[in-house]
Amino acid sequence: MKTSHQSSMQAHIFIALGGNMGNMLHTLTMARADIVAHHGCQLLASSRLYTTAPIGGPEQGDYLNGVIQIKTSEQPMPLLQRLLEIERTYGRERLVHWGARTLDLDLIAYDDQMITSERLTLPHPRMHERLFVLEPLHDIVPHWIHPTKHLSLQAMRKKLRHQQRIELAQAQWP
Ligand code: A4P
Ligand code: MG
Repeated sequence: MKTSHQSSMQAHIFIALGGNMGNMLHTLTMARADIVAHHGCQLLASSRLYTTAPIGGPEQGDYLNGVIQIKTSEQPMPLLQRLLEIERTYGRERLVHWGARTLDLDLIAYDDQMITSERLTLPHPRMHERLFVLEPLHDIVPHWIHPTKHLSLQAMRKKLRHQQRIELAQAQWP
């Protein structure tokens, strides 16, 4: 899962990738490559990939979800802008809130930064109630603590384990 040497000065920047339309494995892999292709951006780790039941929105197909950890010199807002551009590259249509999409990129956490604005909230405001984020995050940083809720991944996952369906899709990215 770890893709490079992990030092003690590790950046805690996590991005959740998801999609439930088209060739999801291909899209997530291409998006991951695009994210780290930016100057000064480095991929530190990738979670396993999961098939997950859709949360919220209209009736729709299962998602493929994963989380990556990166290190970057970009500030949170420019990074978010770039993620939204990458989403657009893969043709996501935002016709229905929480509806089916080819690619959804969410900035989960940026070190311990806390931001609340219309365009960016950090940590991601719904991450703690979503097994499709917590489970892959646990693959990378099992001892991570939510910086504002002060809850362990273990505690957050426990609450949801019997409510949200999640299955391992594959251990390795292509
Ligand atoms: N925004 C604010 N904070 C953030 C952040 N930390 N990361 C703003 C990313 N975006 C953030 O998002 C709307 C706006 O949120 C962005 O323009 C950005 O400025 P969006 O991606 O346009 O809309 P959305 O994704 O349809 O809505 P939302 O509320 O962001 O949905 P989520 O929370 O992203 O959830 N079920 C499964 N199993 N797997 C999934 O991946 N994903 C969703 C979408 C729903 N159900 C799912 C999954
Ligand atoms: Mg989103």
